[in-house]
Amino acid sequence: MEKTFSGRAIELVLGDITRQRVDAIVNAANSTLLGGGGVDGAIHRAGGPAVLDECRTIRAERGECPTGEAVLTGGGGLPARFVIHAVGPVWRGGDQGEPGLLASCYRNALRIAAERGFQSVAFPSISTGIYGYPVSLAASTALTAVASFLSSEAAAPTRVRFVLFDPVTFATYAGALETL
Ligand code: AR6
Repeated sequence: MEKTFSGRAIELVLGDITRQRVDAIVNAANSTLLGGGGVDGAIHRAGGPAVLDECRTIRAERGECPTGEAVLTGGGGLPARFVIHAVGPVWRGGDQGEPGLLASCYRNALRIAAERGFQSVAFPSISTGIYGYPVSLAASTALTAVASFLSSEAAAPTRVRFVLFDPVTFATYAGALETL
């Protein structure tokens, strides 16, 4: 499924983000940048030690990555050329700034992509696994943030693919994209 915004596409697929051949995939990282479970674990396993080494260097130079922000590394052994590590919010009931932080996370990842001139970027459903963000709420926040970036930034990527790992998450994003 796909929809265009100012000539740029948001596409939804059911699949594994580590298999995507795009300019950059986005990782649902944590502030330590040192890896973890879920999609973060899968990306580090597939990317290999080069990705973790770069994360360690960034962490040593700049400290932890705050929630809502993102950093860039190479893709190591992945088919994607780069990885944008973005830190989503932990769901704490919804009144702790979670929607704003989740939207920032997508915007900051896309800002890095735009600065680098990336044409294709793939996102997972940030925060909706281990961080417990309800998918129905995250889907509309994520899609709204991405659509508004694509509509307003001249250097935005031409194609943003959401790679959803399970059918329920895919169906939820599809419903939200339809009503956007
Ligand atoms: N491809 C695409 N999506 C995936 C993949 C994959 N290979 N594997 C899992 N997902 P999560 P979070 C989906 O938990 O909620 C880590 O420990 C998964 O089904 O990976 O942002 C980090 O280090 C879900 O829909 O990320 C942090 O500590 C979505 O990706 C913490 O988890 C996000 O689930 C971040 O938690």
